[in-house]
Amino acid sequence: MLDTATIHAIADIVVGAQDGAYTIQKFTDAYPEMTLEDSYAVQDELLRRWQARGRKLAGMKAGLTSKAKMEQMGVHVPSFGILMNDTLDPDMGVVPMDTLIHPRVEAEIAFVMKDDLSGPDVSIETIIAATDFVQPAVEIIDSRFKKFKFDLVSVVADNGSSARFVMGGRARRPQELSLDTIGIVFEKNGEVVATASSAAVLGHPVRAIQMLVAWLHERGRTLPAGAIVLTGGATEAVAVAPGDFISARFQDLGTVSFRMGQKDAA
Ligand code: 0L1
Ligand code: MG
Repeated sequence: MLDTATIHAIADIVVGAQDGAYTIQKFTDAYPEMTLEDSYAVQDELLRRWQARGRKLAGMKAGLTSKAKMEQMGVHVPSFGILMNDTLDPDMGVVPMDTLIHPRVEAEIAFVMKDDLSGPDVSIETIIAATDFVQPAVEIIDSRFKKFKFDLVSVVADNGSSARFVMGGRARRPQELSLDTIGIVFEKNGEVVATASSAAVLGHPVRAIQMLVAWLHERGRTLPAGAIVLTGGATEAVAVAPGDFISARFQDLGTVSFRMGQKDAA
């Protein structure tokens, strides 16, 4: 385990790169002994700093939950990260580009919880009963590492490439849907760039929440009522440029869409 001063120094680097929109070396180059637990300690420090600035926690993201994403990024286990409420952009709006370096987008199913969840092995049924509604979402990820080249330890310290997210379409009760067979059509500038089924996310997107709650439990934590959870991209992430128009159509859940802003005008 790295010492506290080193965790804080890494958090300084992440905050600098995220605020300044510049790329950095992966952390394992400087700290080959760094572990995944160190990276989550960096996330804890990031959250402490963001909350000290008055920012509010919106929920959590699960990442790397589909085979397509794991293969694209060369890793084998999911990651978890923090979602802040000022990174949520409106449906049919403009996503500001000013703090983004080389963004990519991925279509995901978002859950909004109505009850706390905790425990080592909560059932799918318990998670569905604890869910207020599900909604289509697109996550805009943006690695602070050059060319999105990293290892799991480094990307977790960069809060799982979290940048911004958009939720839209129709909010629906999970009991009304077959959550494991939702078709998704993902478009950029009117062209289909990917298609997927929600089953691509661990066979059932609720499994991402199951893994998240188990991981929180190991750390003595709970997934709180009101939390938004992004369950992970069902497809590979797609690179976007200023001005691109993104639209993701979800079977039974409607469409979420937005335009990427310009670099010099948020
Ligand atoms: O949300 C995600 O799946 C991102 C996980 C981190 C890896 C990446 O940048 O794709
Ligand atoms: Mg994602």
